[in-house]
Amino acid sequence: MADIKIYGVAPSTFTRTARLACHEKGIDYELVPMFPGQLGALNPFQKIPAISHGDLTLYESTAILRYLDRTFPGPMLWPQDSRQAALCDQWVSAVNDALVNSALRFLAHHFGFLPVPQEMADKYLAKAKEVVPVFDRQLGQSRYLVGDSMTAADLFLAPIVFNFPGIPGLKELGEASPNLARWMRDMSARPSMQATVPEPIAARAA
Ligand SMILES: N[C@@H](CCC(=O)N[C@@H](CS)C(=O)NCC(=O)O)C(=O)O
Repeated sequence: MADIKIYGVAPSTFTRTARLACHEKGIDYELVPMFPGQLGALNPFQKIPAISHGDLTLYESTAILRYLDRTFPGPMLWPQDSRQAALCDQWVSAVNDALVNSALRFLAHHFGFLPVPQEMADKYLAKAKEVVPVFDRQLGQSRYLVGDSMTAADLFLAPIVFNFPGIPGLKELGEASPNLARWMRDMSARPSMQATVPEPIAARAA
């Protein structure tokens, strides 16, 4: 039986982050298909993913990754050095705030997950055009978001950027970000990313 159950669905970027962490650390897990709103007591906020490990249930992806990192052996997702660890937290937060509230919201609009007026979607894309270059500049300075080794921050960023090529607006933004593109090629070559590629999602009808 798998050590960990992950409740969520493959196209969910946050669910993929939790799965990536398991693959990177070599943790056996089972993906239990569950859409937002179906989690019952697993997550009172009804978002995916949640996990269970024995009698522990957890939600919020950052807490999940921290728990996996501290509980299981395998490569550390947070650096040991306190400065590097703080930078990792900084970039995790930057993805979960700045990038989620721009590119990910635009992505959700594109796929019809987030019914918002067109002008709101336009604002998300405009914000993404400010935010994505910050990540691109950082990835021009180091191989990964924090130094030369992959960290949790990369595992939050990759599932979002993975979707850029299929979404007009984000596609052009990705193509104009050479460092982000180089990093995404590196990330895409990792077995963890290859093992978690979701089925393509159809865009909503115009
Ligand atoms: N802060 C949460 C965010 C999770 C999240 O937003 N998941 C999306 C799917 S990728 C979701 O469940 N959305 C449904 C909703 O917002 O109601 C985390 O870090 O796990």
